Amino acid sequence: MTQSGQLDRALALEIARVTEAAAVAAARVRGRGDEFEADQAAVDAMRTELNRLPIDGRIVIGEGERDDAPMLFIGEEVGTGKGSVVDIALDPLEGTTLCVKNLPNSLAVIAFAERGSLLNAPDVYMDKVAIGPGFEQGLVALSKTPTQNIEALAEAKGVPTDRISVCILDRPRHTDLIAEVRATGAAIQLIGDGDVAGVIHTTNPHETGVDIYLGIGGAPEGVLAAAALRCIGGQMEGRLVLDTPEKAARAERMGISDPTAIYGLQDMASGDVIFAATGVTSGNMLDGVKFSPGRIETHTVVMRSSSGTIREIRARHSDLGKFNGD
Ligand code: VTB
Repeated sequence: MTQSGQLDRALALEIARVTEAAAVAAARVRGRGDEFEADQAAVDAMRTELNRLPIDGRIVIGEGERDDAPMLFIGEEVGTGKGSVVDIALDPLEGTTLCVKNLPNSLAVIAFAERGSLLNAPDVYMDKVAIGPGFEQGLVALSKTPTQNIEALAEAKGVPTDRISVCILDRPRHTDLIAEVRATGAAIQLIGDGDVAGVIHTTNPHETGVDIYLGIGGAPEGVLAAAALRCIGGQMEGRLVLDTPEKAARAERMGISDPTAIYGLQDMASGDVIFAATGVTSGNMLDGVKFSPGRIETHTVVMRSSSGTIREIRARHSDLGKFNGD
């Protein structure tokens, strides 16, 4: 950490290499139907790049617990060991199924935060509500019904509810939610996977067509999305779904004392945060990796909470360079 207590500013550029490498590796096997291969490629590449960075990094949200994840497991230390002391949330391939089916919005994502400032979320579900910036704090909340949230947002935007578009994961568990949302007249963008992107999309409804995210997705993905919203602005609440004694016990072991707690952005990611995402497949926010003879193109967004800077980095990599093993 620097003297001001913030993460080293240079990391906001260095971090892009990490998601670029993971995205390129996953994109090489994009559309091939093999989820294991795609995940493995992204994990290997992300880990190699992370270990080149001048950080003393510890993974807080990763590929899983040490026993189920040989690499990038929770608690693994990464980086050169010298430099900013950071906690890391990562998903080398968010939307693996999207990637192997070559569908939009699969991403390589990572967030760095000051040590101790990320929610140590177990790999369980999280109920989520999120909207973009520019609204009164508390406009939407998990304590409100989906209908109330949609009506509140419509009123704040000065539009009828049928002008609101809601992003929801297409899962049987959302049958009632989907019916309730349809009854308000709102439109639904039903996504197959990828709710990190789904939440981030609420911050730019004009480009993405998403005004609000509702429903249950992964808790690790919730923390990653919260890290992004800390940088861009917006509101989000999350509540872990601890519906079995085993999950409640696992959460407790990870330091979650109140199983019913509702987490706001600051509870999921506080302090200085740097977030990066590179498109694997093209989506409404980022282009996917493009391969052409001798050249690879990537599209990355990097955000930093302390300055609020959002950089889009379009990089042209030589196909002969590090992505071929250099
Ligand atoms: C979501 C989605 C992910 O997991 O978090 C989802 O964003 C939740 O789990 O891309 P289920 O698939 O069990 O609903 C993913 O689909 C995969 O990590």
